[in-house]
Amino acid sequence: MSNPLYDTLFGRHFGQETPFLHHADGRTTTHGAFLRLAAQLANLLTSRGLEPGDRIAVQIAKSPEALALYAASVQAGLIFLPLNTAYTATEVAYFVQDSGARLFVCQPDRTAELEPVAKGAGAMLETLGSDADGSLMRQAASFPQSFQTCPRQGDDLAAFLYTSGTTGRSKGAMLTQNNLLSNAKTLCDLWQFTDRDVLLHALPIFHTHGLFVATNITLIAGGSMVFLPGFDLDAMIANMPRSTAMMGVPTFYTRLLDDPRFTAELTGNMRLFVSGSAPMLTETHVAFHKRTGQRILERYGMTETNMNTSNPYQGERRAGTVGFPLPGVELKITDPATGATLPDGEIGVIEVRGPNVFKGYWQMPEKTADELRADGFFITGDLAKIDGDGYVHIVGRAKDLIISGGYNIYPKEIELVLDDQPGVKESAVIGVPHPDFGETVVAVIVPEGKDQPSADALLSATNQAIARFKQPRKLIFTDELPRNTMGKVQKNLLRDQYGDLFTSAGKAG
Ligand code: MCA
Ligand code: AMP
Repeated sequence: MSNPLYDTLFGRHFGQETPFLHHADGRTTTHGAFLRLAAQLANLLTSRGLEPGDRIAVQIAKSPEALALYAASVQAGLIFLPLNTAYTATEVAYFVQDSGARLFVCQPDRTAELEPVAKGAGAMLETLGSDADGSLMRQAASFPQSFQTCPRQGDDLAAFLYTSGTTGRSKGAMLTQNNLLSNAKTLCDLWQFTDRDVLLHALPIFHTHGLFVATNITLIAGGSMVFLPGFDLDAMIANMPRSTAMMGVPTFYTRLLDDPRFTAELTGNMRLFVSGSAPMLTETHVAFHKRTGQRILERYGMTETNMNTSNPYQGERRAGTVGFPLPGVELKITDPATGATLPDGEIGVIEVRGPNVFKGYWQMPEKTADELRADGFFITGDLAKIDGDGYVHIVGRAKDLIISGGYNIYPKEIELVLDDQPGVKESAVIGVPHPDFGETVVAVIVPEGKDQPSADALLSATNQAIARFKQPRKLIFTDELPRNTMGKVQKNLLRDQYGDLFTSAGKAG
């Protein structure tokens, strides 16, 4: 009996003392050592009564041990549910409860705050810290270093990733072993990864980009990763000469380009730079090429679908485009009103179908039916056109979504918090251009009476409820919101009005 995801990513490296994770301090963890730890963790998890199909929710700092917990979950047939470390206890409570997680793993320093969350959801609680500290590692040491891998099939669920929606209620995207495996194999081939690759890994490992794209591809290729805890400019520059590839959000690239130490010479050993998760400006692509002589490869994906398109590895990487549909992925542009396929050159919604497309939203059949057609096409909500050469150009979004530094922010979630505050009649949250994060959050607020509510009180309310990265960077008070004849708030007008708040033309700096 097999477990395709474990066998392909991890199992075949068992016992191999080849380098897998290079740490910032110069130490290296081999595949063998990593998998022995994963096996200890898998033994520990099953000893706590976890069974195949159970959910394990984790909100832990990026570390080799955190990655080993992912491997352990795959080996034990569990459904891995990673959560952004920036989420507040209120946000986490929803995910743990909604997923029905049997175990929740948090950072040791947040135990007091998160214990009631686990208790409220009826989940067990364990801890794992960034220095290999916490209850999991303490117990794992006494367990065997090998584990009888739980049999799984390609169609079995491997992970839940929560993604917010326009209603403000997060949905758990159910990803199967095959979803992850098929996409990682395709990308590994397309981007020509081999066991000689050293991936400079600075992305978080609670999202598709850092966990499934970067890590799974490296594992399939048998390569290694410089595994940084997060994006740190000095560490990126120090480790670039020993790396061959990097994956990042556009903010990574603009930050690197802002540093004079980032030169063609520094990137001499690098063969591939990949960008995604948010639109990259053409000027970034051009400036990067001018500085390094290399062209960033931009690709496009979603939590629900993994990666859908990519610029070519060999061939023209066209700035402002996300390239071609991946092998095995069907892509069409449709009329948002009728669903009819549009001819090339016309703007419509991207729909995709393929082995990469998720199984649906956890316990939300209606939401699933709204976005995943019976014929298997997933309606992405991204607006695009296909040019005469077949390149896909993303030109906007049909969904009300802000992407800040590669993190998705759904305005509705913030509006619900603001509208609930005393003195607020209504609010509209918009994304405006930002030099570092691409877009940032601005809240336009209509007071209830004559007196403006205190900005501090509103910011403190959002601070209680939602992660820092989602909080408005500016509050604007106004008498009324612009509306169309149907009564719908015209956010495009607000974006036009406040669009230069954070750019050099604007006043807020
Ligand atoms: C941190 N802050 C942010 C963000 N990150 N605010 C808005 N947007 C953000 N993305 C806040 C911090 O809380 C802090 O708040 C302040 O900004 C400055 O923090 P800083 O030190 O500059 O941040 P950082 O630690 O350097 O992080 C910036 C980052 C990070 C490196 C761009 O956000 C990041 O790693 N982003 C990658 C996200 C990602 O992996 N996305 C993939 C999603 P204060 O100081 O005010 O308290 S997967 C996906 O989208 C699909 C599938 C796909 O296609 O890949
Ligand atoms: P998420 O739901 O976090 O997986 O974010 C997916 C969304 O990120 C997509 O629906 C797009 O709107 C956006 N996205 C990802 N890659 C790109 C890209 N290369 N260019 C523009 N938007 C992108």
